[in-house]
Amino acid sequence: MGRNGEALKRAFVERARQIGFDTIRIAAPDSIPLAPERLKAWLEAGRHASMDWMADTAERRADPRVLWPDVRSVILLGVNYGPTGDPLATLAKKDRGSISIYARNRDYHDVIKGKLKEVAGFLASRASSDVKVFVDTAPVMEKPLAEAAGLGFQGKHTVIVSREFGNWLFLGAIFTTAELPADEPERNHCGSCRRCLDICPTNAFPAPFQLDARRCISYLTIEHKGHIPEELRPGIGNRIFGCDDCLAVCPWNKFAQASREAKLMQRDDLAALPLADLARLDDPAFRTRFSGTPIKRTGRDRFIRNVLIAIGNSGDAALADEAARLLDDPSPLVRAMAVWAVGRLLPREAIASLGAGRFEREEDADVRVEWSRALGIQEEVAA
Ligand code: B12
Ligand code: SF4
Ligand code: SF4
Repeated sequence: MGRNGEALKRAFVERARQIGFDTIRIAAPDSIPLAPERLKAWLEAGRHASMDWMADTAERRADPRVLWPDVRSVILLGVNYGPTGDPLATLAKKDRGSISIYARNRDYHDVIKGKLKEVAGFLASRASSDVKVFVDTAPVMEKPLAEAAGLGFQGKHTVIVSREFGNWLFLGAIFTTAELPADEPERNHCGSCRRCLDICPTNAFPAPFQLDARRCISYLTIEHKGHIPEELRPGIGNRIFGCDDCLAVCPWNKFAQASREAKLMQRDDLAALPLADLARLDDPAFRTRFSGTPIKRTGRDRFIRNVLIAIGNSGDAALADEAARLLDDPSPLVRAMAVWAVGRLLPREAIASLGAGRFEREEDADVRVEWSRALGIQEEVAA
């Protein structure tokens, strides 16, 4: 490798910084020997929930050399998306929806992919080597690789914590056939702290360093396509898209800095949207409202499902009308959560009057179960 590798690395790092990457480190392709076994155990325990693509790609995901046998160096790049204010401030506003920091502007996949392509092009031409770029979309274990490259350490919440930026970093990876000198790995600096584990509203950590996606609000509100299990709904509070609780409490965020990327800075108009307005979005209005942001990926029905859970958790009877308006929505996902929300906000007689006729007419089994619970009809649940 020698001097050529060092010089190439320096030039690459400089270019990557100019393009907008905040931290750039390099790992050898064989640097995550524990990952295959840990990924396998995670999948076998079912912790990937309905994300079948995690299981389907396990072999390639666990080892960069299986994904691309020619790879000689793995470059990990981080973009800081540090917030400017308290990321949990909106949780106290019960009539508002809380959207996680990462989703309060442009979809980071779009932003980072462009930057990765640009800097990978630079490398390919300088080193006359092949390159492949990855951001979240390919089977790559970005976090263990980032730790091996020394970009940060995987905290007990499983996310990468950087000593420069805290845990507000998006990760991207470039695989290359160029031989570049690898950096030193980072070691864990959690010590006896367990703030992230203790704050989780839905107890999604069965043990430190292990996350059960089936209980994680980020999974439930973004990835999960079906109904959200009843016992987890109260813990979701007003988080309508993603969750930042475990990230926000990490003491290493004292080193965090506000993002320098305009496309990733939080848009104030997305921070705390009135639930009453959101509940009225039809499909075209939803698409227009969230165009270009990660939020549009859930589609209108799943998003309104989340909004209705927040309405049900608001304790605000004034919002019951918004939920009642959705009792006849064409989507069973929406109807079911409309029933749950009115069931949480209104007295028994009001629920009975809303259910009259609707319960009898309802053909969807899951929505009928929600009506049965709301109306207190035990035998129907069992049937
Ligand atoms: C699937 C996924 C999810 C799932 C599952 C999360 C998870 N922890 O696996 C869900 C939907 C829940 C999710 C949520 C979020 N995600 Co996500 N997600 C991914 C994705 C696509 C794959 C992650 C993965 O491989 N999981 C499989 C498990 C097995 O891997 P692991 O988490 O690394 O697990 C390790 C530990 O468990 C460890 N381990 C196990 N036992 C032990 C024991 C000891 C002692 C030790 C030390 C370690 C250890 O070994 C495992 C392998 O190394 C990555 C992108 C990518 N391609 O990597 C983004 C990614 C991890 N997500 C990201 C983000 C930003 C989020 C959210 C913050 C979004 C939000 N605000 O809502 C939350 C954070 C929730 C959390 N606490 O993790 C970023 C994280 C950036 C960073 N700084 O690390 C990534 C890297 C995307 C990106 N390109 O930037 N995500
Ligand atoms: S993102 Fe939220 S729900 Fe998921 S593990 Fe972290 S605190 Fe728990
Ligand atoms: S909150 Fe504490 S335990 Fe969790 S990642 Fe940060 S330092 Fe580690």
